[in-house]
Amino acid sequence: MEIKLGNKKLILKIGDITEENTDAIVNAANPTLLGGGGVDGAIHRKGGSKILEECKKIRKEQYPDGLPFGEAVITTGGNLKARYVIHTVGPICDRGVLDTEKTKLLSNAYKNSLLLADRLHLKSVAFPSISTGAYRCPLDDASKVALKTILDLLPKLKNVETVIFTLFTKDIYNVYSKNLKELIKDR
Ligand code: AR6
Repeated sequence: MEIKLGNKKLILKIGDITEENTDAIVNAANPTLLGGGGVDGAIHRKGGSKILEECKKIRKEQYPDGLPFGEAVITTGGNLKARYVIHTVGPICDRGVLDTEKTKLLSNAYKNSLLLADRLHLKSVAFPSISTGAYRCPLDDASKVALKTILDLLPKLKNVETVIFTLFTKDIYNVYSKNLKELIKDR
């Protein structure tokens, strides 16, 4: 599914984000920035050791206590098709609930990733469905936050033209496309 927002584009697709050839792909990381499972593990495996080296440097120089929830940093894409990886950390939904505070952190993860891409003059960015795997946030609510944040911010940006949600399964894609249709109906 693809929608136009003025001269900008928002695309939903099913796929493996490590195969995207956008300027940047976004990693659903954890505060250590040292890798993990899920999409994080896949990105580090395919992207190679350069990404981890830069993550370690960022930890040492900028974030000795770890990357705070909702913040974003950028590294090389290493061996990936994407030139850069933007690492962000979404909230952990312990009891499977996306409360007000976690909604804000999730929105910030998308917002800060996209603002960083825009500051670096990147044109295309691919996102996974942040916090809806190991971090257990409810997919329906989290997808609405993700989509709303991008719909609000993308038209205001100078450089980013295309945002893609690269969703891992058909089920995840179906939830996102249902909610995107709802959200654009109200606009
Ligand atoms: N391409 C696109 N989406 C993917 C891929 C892929 N290759 N692999 C998994 N997903 P998760 P989180 C989807 O758990 O919930 C890690 O251990 C997956 O189906 O990767 O933010 C980190 O180190 C789900 O829809 O991220 C953290 O500790 C979505 O990506 C923690 O998990 C997010 O699932 C972060 O948890």
